[in-house]
Amino acid sequence: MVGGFLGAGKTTLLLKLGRYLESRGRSVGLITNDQSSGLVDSALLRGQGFSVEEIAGGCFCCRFHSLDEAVHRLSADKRPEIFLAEPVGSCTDLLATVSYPLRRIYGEDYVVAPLSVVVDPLRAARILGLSSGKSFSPKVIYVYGKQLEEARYILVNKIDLIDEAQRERLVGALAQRYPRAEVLCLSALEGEGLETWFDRLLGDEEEAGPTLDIDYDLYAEGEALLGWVNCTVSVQSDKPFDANGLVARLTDHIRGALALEELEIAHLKLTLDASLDGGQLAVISVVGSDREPDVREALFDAVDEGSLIINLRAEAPPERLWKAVQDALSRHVEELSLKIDHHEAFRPAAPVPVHRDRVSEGASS
Ligand SMILES: Nc1nc2c(ncn2[C@@H]2O[C@H](COP(=O)(O)OP(=O)(O)OP(=O)(O)O)[C@@H](O)[C@H]2O)c(=O)[nH]1
Ligand SMILES: [Mg+2]
Repeated sequence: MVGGFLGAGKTTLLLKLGRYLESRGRSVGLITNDQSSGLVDSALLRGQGFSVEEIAGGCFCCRFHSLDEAVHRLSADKRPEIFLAEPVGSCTDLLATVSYPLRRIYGEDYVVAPLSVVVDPLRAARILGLSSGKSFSPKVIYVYGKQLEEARYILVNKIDLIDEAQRERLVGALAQRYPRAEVLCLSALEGEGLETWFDRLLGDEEEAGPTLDIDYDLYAEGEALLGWVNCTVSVQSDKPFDANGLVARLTDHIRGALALEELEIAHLKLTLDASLDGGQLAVISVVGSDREPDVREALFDAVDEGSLIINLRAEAPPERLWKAVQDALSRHVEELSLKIDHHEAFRPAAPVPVHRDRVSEGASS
């Protein structure tokens, strides 16, 4: 399991890890997870040729049995040796609710690797008070901190975005505040530091440790401050259109509207699947209202139809987020035919884990 806050780079890292493992002859199955269905992450990973199972409608801890079912479905297909799972980016207490129960129930059959938790260095620096700028409310930051508290490896990702001095300060602060973890620096994008992490992860097993000291009411309140929108739209046109440009303009409209009201985006991601052979996608992400959009993949040619997925998570009321998405879409209804096939706008429900193992007491509940 690779955890960490929204937009930290979990999917990008899992892609790199998956490719690394496959290049060494190990078969891999990926499991994505979200509070609702229609995920950019699943589209992205499938687009890279991986077998992917999506667990929608709640996090791994609350849908533990679905995790088990996903493993079996993937196994029926190609019997992967290694499962890589991405929990929801607003989720924490994963050791007690997922790793330890997996060990307890399936310890004979599986080895559970240690928990890695990824951070975006610019967001982490703001949250730890090392730099100034817009961040989240204290209750959201409570969840962020709990994610790091239980990590065995804290992965400072995207080090291509910071200089040596910033890196040292951030690593120092993380190591001091979260002594349980080893802090590793890497760049999923440029490949730096990846092999060190791969070696650590693959040569190790999650050990039983103390259960995270967490207040579930605060955790639920922190998660519920985040609004969530998942939306799938069919796009058609009489004549070929520039899908990369469409995705970029939609991103700019949504980001601009939220930035104007000083609402902080945790992660806005859009993908347009043009259903071309070879699984080509246009993909863009934004991981902060004052951060530049990142074009992750682009289509080579103009297209005349496609399936658009928009996933938006921000600290704002879900109705406000949905309005921003609708306004952005409405700007294109004259030139394109847009049909909203599915949309959900909500706040995550309070987490109610199926299991919560209290390892230090040697018991589970
Ligand atoms: N510069 C830089 N960008 C990166 C790196 N790794 C990931 N990103 C970008 O960070 C953004 C978020 O990456 P994701 O992999 O989708 O993050 P995530 O943690 O899976 O996000 P959620 O699933 O929404 O929680 C994307 O724009 C990525 O291209 C990196 O090493 N360097
Ligand atoms: Mg992801």
